[in-house]
Amino acid sequence: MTRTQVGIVGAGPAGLLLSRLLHLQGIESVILEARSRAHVEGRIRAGVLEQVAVETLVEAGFGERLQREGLIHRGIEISFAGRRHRIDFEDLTGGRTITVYGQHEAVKDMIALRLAEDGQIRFEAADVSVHDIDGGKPRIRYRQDGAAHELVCDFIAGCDGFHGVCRPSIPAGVLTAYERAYPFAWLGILAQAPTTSGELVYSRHDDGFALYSMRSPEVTRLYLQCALDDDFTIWPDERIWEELHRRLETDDAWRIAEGPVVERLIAPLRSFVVEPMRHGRLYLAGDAAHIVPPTGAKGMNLAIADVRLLGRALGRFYQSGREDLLDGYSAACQRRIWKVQRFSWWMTSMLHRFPDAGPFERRVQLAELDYLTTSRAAARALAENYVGLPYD
Ligand code: FAS
Ligand code: PHB
Repeated sequence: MTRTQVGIVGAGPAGLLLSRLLHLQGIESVILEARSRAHVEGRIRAGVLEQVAVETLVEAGFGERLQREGLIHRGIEISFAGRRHRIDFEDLTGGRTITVYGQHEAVKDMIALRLAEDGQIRFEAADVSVHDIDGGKPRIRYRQDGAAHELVCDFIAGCDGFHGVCRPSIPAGVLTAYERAYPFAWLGILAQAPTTSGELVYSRHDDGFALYSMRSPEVTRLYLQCALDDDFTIWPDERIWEELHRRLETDDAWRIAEGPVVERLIAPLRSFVVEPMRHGRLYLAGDAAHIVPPTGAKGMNLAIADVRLLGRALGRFYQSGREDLLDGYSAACQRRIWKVQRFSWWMTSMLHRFPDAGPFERRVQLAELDYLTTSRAAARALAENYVGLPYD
């Protein structure tokens, strides 16, 4: 049996950032991660950081490589009816920007710094389970190297993602879940192909959504809408490229470049929120408490916003014994979560082909895009949400 102040389940962006924010306040933590270090560092996920998220990572000491290699983008392109329309973030938000930096790169940076300062991250912790979360001394049990272990904590942070064990460990009836499953998925590829656009391109096409993103000038990240039950047996690379060319390229002769596909995934789209994000001494953060469709590029950013608040609330408790921020944690997070849910749902509704949409709905979608790209007020609303709403 070992002891710590805060037991953290999950070494994703939420768990790793929280462990550092606690360390900076002299608070001990131990992270239990089911997968290996190599797996966690190699997992391709998000790629867009809000300005407020970049500021939070830099403040936490994770800025060195992010500021050197991250791509600062001052706008995005919205494409429909064969034409691209630029949304100028700097002009519309008084100079705010986004940074394109792979989530797995950020995770690598966080793990490297935590281990360099003797941070406790136990990889390949199997059969993790949480106990006594209603009491004063919650416990986490797990197996490692074939042996059973128990970690006694003051608090547990459930940063174990949507499919983790922490949320389901909260007794039935405590949580209220809000959910919307979308009738389509995203097929994503990572390709060793030179970028032909300096900014992301979101495309609404009659045959479905497509997104042009990147990780570096030599590596593009591309997505297209596909059916929920599609798999790669019906999506050979030739067909993927053919569909990307058709849905992304525009009348002004802009063309995308092809290259070897080095990673591919198909992921369903869902909006999901649970309330409250705390039960007893267990606090949920990140995907453990909410999922957004990736159309708004908010997944990792919301995880960062949650632990920024949780880190502060735990810091206040250990410094002063006050529980006010801990008691207010869930409500404080929910204010941002629902605004981000709305924005992600709106982007998804505006840019995807819904199987049950009729001619009227499709014309309304096009009118919405026409309004968005001809009204400064509408474009500013998108811009301020995309670069990241200021933290409360
Ligand atoms: P994470 O899921 O990142 O981390 C949770 C950690 O807990 C994982 O390391 C997991 O191994 C560990 N864990 C789980 N169960 C455990 C257990 N029982 N015991 C111990 N450890 C356990 N967002 C975007 O904005 N753009 C994207 O393109 C995008 N793509 C995505 C693709 C996929 C397939 C997924 C799942 C998400 C994607 N997201 C994307 C959203 C993503 O960025 C998440 O919001 C982000 O990873 C959330 O971070 P965490 O809350 O830390 O959860
Ligand atoms: C990505 O680069 O992976 C990415 C960018 C924007 C999104 C989703 C994913 O909306």
